[in-house]
Formats: sequence, structure tokens, C-alpha cells
Amino acid sequence: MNRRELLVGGAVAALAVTGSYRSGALAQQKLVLKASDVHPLGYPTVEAVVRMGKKLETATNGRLSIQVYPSMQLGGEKESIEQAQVGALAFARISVGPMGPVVPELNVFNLPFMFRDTAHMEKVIDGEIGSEMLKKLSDNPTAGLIGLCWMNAGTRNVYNSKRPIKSIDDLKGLKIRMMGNPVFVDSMNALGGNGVAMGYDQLINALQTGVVDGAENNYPSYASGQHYRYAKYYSLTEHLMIPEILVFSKRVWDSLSKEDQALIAKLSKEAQQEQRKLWYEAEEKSIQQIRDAGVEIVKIADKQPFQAAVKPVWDKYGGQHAALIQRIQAVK
Ligand code: GTR
Repeated sequence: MNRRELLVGGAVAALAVTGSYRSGALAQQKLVLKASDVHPLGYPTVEAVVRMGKKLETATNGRLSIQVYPSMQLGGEKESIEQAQVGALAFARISVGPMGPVVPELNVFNLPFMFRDTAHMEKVIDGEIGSEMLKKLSDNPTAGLIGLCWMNAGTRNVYNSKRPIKSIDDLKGLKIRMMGNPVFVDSMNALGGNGVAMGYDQLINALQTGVVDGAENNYPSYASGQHYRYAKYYSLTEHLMIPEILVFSKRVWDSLSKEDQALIAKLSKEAQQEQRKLWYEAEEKSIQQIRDAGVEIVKIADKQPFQAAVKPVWDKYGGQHAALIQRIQAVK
């Protein structure tokens, strides 16, 4: 056994025997399941998992519970995925963004202008395709993750410290932070900006020091991450509508009873619905917050040139998934 295997084994063992247990019966063991999120307490994805933890505790008389680590306490999103893969974490709430390289089909959700609007995106994740994608992730032999449910993450828009973006020309020369997945850097470059791949955990510093001129995200991330303090022009490019996924460590999952797995699966589906309500409330609050802070929200009259510019990105990343793309587009 190498050092890594020892650590992994240790992590799973530590997780599996946290707390007390009665009469040695495995079914009675208290398990504290660790969950991570890059966002702070109160953010819709975090709150949904906190609420799920309460339900889990009630349903199992305290035998199972969730300990949430918000605000990147356990590292950025990449680290969360890795920790879940090795079993050091049970739950990780992550964006589909960094999952493309792990499960190729998921990258279709990361194509710019893939969804017509958020209603379209919701229909897709709530329907057959959404279930299939979660299964693809769970069945993927190398991912080491179980896809539990989807969560909303609204629409991503470009923000920067230099100028409002009203047409595609305004993006020229701007250094824009993108999530760590080549499809995003290629998309920004195709739009005329300079895409810079970087973890969410490094972004606030990069904005503050001018390493990047801006980034792109939904209203709640822009507001809760304090990005608006350094990049006051928020332009409605609406180029991405990437859902989030709540994943579970396959290593930890395999150590649970069938009943516990079923309970977590059921509560996750409820969390998906609950998070959606929380999402729309958070979006409204964030818009108010950034307006009060003097942010300029810039409307873009004609998005057609933006859509045309990313055609090569679709050819490069969507080519091998043409059938899936057609099915998504056919969802009305
Ligand atoms: C947020 C998302 C995070 C993370 C972040 C990013 O919208 O909720 O999971 O992906 O974007 O830009 O890295």
C-alpha cells in the first residue's frame, strides 16, 4: 500500500467511525458526513445542504448528519472534487464547469449559449437528460463520484473594471478570469477577450491586484464574493447557464447501507427543489445589493455577434456530442 492509499483508507475510516456507536452494530454507527462549498453560509447551495443535513439527522435520529464547510475552508472547487474522489469529503457542491474534463458529456452544458434561457436549462436538468447525466457521472469508472442532484446557478455575465461591454468589440484585450476547463478559455478568446484560467479561490486577489480585469459569473457569486468592489461594470452577456451538481464520494457511498443511500438520494431530490426557491430569492437580493453599491448593469442590445463568434468552440467541443446537443435543443 502506498502513502496515498494509506491516507485515503485513513480518511474513509475516520469518516466512517466519527462519533459514538452503540453495541458495535454497524447500522448504529454515527456518521458525520463532511460537505464543502466555495460559497459562504446563507448562499443558496450552502443553505440547501444545511437544510438537508437537518432532515437527515431527524430521519436517522441523529445517526447521520452533515457538517458543512463553506467559504472554501477546505480549498477551492478543484480540491473539493479531489477530496470527494479520495473519500476525505462525503459531499461536494460543485459547478458542472470543472467537471467537463472528468465526464465528457457534461461539457455540453458548458458550451456558450447552449440554453435558450434558464427555464430551458431547468427543463433539461429536471428531465430525462438531467437524470441520464447524473447517471453518466455516477457510472463513470474514473470519476469516483456519485451525482446526487442538480442545483441552479443562474446566468453568467462578464464583469470588469475597465468599461461597460455593449458590443463584442468592447471585450477586446480584456483579461477575463474563466473557470479551469479549456472550453471556457477558448470561449473567451473566441469572443475577443483574453481568457485566464484560475480557481475561484484565487479570483478576489487577482481582481484586487489587477492580475485580471474581470471575470464572469452569476449575480449571487459576484455579490457574495465581493467581486463588485473591484469590477463595477456588470454586462449582461448571458453567455453561460451552467447548473451546479451536488456530488457524493463514491468511496464513502459504497460504505453506506442501501437504506442510507436511498435516504440521501431522496433528500437530495428535495434539496434540488428547495435550492431553486432559495436561488431566485438570492438573485433578487444580489441585484439590489450591487445596485446599492453603484454597479452599472449593462444591457446588450444585440447578442448575435457573440453567439456567432463562439461557433468554433461548438465545433471543437460539441462535435462529438451532436446527438445530445440536438436532444437538448429539442427540449421545449
Ligand atoms: C459559481 C459556482 C461555483 C464556482 C464559481 C467559479 O457560480 O457556484 O461552484 O464554479 O462559479 O466561477 O469558479
